[in-house]
Amino acid sequence: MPFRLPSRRMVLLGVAILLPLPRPAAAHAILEASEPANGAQVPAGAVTLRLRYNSRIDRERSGLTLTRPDRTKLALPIDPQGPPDILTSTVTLTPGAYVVRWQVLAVDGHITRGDVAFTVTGP
Ligand SMILES: [Cu+2]
Repeated sequence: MPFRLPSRRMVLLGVAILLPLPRPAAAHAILEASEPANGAQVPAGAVTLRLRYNSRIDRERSGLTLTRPDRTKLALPIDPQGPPDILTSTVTLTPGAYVVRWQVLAVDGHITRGDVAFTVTGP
């Protein structure tokens, strides 16, 4: 029976191809909305940053870094309370151009990062 074994192999190969790929438990964290929005202008003073993601975030392993108009960087404290898919931090800002770099760990164990740039305007 010289052809039996190869034909069985072909059947098994076909079954393997038809099996669905395992789906990840959750997606990476994608930024869905932010305040300020990217490119927005906000008045000087106390500014509350609010970043909303498509999945839950591990706050303790996530970070927000603010680049000030003079290019110096400041690690922003993330508020410990709030919805699990939202990061907030409040910081007092003077006029100028700022960038918040976010790096977050999602519940699926993957890290994502990105930037939100905004301008603080004078009184
Ligand atoms: Cu992921």
